[in-house]
Amino acid sequence: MTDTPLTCKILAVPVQEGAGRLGCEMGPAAFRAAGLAGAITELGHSVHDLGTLMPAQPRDLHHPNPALKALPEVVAWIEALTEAAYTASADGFPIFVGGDHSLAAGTIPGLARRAEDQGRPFFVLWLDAHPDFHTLESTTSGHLHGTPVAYFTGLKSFEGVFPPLQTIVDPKNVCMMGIRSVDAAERAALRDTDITIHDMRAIDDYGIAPLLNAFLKRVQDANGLLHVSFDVDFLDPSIAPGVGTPVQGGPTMREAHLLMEMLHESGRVSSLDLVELNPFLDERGRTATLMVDLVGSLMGRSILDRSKGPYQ
Ligand code: 4U7
Ligand code: MN
Ligand code: MN
Ligand code: MN
Repeated sequence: MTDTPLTCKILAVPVQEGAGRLGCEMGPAAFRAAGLAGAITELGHSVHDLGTLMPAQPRDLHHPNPALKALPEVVAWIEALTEAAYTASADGFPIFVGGDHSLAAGTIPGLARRAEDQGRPFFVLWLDAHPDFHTLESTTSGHLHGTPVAYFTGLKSFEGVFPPLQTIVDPKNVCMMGIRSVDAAERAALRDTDITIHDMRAIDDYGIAPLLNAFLKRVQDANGLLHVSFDVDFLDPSIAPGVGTPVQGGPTMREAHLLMEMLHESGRVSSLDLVELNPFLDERGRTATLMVDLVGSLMGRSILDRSKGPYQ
């Protein structure tokens, strides 16, 4: 491999209180068993294991929406995560292994603050079947893994409940791909944001490559840092059954590898969330194994040597 070797820092985050089904707390163990660290070192990078994060002490928290589940526990995780992400991103390439997607309500604010310290624009690529754009008022399931994007883009709903944001992520710098399950309240709220949303229809119409290239060009032109938040349910459940909220009609294995290879070639990705893997629902580890393969593509694995450019 000719690219600069990275120092990957892997932090295990066994949060599962944000999801409706138990089992995401086993995510980090499944990634380990599927060989995450080896898949990275094999490509010439190094791996530092930062161990397993513990949540802060939960505080008494109340909210008028009676549907909200595990609010004090999830907020305690977010507090610990924000600090951990800020610290871990001082150098190297942090990989946050969840855990459910409420994790991103901690990692992204911590990373955004670090980017601001460094004077770099901060971008987020959100790979998910769901936009996770509920507010504390609009969620009817009450599962807080459906809320992180609304929080880190600065919606008022979270003030006084979630930790105060030191750095808000500019919605113009967020791009979602793979979206195919949007609740009515999310659909309405998304009409009023500047988030770029490529639903499955857009992927059908144009393909992954041109849509992703357009976003990567914006990151490049701004000399930005790019965080990738990868919800396993982004993938079609026929290839990735080990998730709590599967939605039919997702990207194929080849589409996902293409996306990861393009991200690698951009040289822009500076941090990664791997979330929503539920090993309890997996089939003989195949979802974990596929996710590790995809991380390999993100870290520089390609079928043929492409260092002299493609298709010579
Ligand atoms: B995930 C949902 F109703 N929108 O709010 C909700 F469809 O992190 C799902 O993307 C949220 O997996 C899924 O409960 C959150 C539901
Ligand atoms: Mn999600
Ligand atoms: Mn999802
Ligand atoms: Mn999910």
